[in-house]
Amino acid sequence: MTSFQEMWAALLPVGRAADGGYRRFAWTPAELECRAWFADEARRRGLELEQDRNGNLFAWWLPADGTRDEAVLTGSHLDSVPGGGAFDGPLGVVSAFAAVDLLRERGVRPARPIGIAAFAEEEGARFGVACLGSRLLTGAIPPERARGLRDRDGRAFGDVIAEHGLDPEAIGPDEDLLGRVRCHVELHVEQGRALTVPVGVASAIVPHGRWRFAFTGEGNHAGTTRLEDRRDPMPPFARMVLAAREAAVRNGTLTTVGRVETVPGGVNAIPSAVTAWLDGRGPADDAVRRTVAEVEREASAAAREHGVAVEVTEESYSPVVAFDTALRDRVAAVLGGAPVLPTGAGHDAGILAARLPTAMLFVRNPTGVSHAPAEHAEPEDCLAGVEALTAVLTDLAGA
Ligand code: HGY
Ligand code: MN
Ligand code: MN
Repeated sequence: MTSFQEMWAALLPVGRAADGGYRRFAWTPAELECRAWFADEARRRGLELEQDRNGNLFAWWLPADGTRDEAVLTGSHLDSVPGGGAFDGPLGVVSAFAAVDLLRERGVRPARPIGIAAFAEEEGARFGVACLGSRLLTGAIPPERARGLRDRDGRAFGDVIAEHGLDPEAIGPDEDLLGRVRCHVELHVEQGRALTVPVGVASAIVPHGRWRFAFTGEGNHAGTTRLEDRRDPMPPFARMVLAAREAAVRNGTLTTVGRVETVPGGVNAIPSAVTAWLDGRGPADDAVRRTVAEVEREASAAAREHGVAVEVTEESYSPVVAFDTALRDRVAAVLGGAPVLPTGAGHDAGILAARLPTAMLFVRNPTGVSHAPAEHAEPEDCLAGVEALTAVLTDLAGA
């Protein structure tokens, strides 16, 4: 059994629910178990373990002379969306450790540090902002905003990380760490079905964002409140969902409403509040902006019609990311001319791209499904991914 298969088997059951979906939310027991697994794999390899001020994990393989600068970073994330697949995130972390094993087996010694990262809260599934760890690291989110982000139980991010030994007042950009990193190459399972060969290289990440639509009306009795007396937030919410799909069709974009919360949530009570999140993505910023504006217009009109208020808040937005062309082409060349393709999924590599050259490797996903249990990559393609990452790390960091 290869080290990849051993690590994969060890991680697989962690945080997996009966439906086969994962629930590895930042700083919850399942994700803490993944963090412990990461630390153990680092220690087993004699890698220097670092947790930065924002809760991102790093395992460093230093050159013989102990230099820490000009590092080549790889890795991905260990957290998941609710009901997520096994590969989104962990494939990049396990492949990174396996690549270090292959480098060592082949007698390759790093001329510069090789780092393996596990970025915190990449999915934003607990505190609502995607890539929270890498956004904090690079200064892409104000620390005071991050401290106040709350999970579904109302727990604040600052309070939660304080329980795990981090100082909430210390979170924020880490110029020293960033200054030590020359480039970052993230390996990730493909989230789509464009790849016809085992490994591809990313060209870009399309613009994408999340908006919160908070509809507030008046709670009341389902059986004794006349229709004309109702201020029911549910119909405007329903209109918003249909408007989101219509706007996506009109603008050639993608809209998703995957999370909705109703207060109080009783079958026989008109809700007082309905909160829904819109995920919007598309080929260009203006198309995404236009789409969201159209949805907001429809939601506001429907809210007025029902005597309901609606507040729309942009929770995160990532403009288009074009990966560093020199690094992209160098990686593709090392892989013998691997296909280069864009992605509609956000990644930490996309956030780090604002601060340093980054690239991504994609491993073929025959189902094309992601953020669901059917997400898959064949074992031989996973091993091809490890070989590819090993070749890239040899090229970028090998002595
Ligand atoms: O939502 C995304 O695109 C990524 O998987 N976080
Ligand atoms: Mn994801
Ligand atoms: Mn991911």
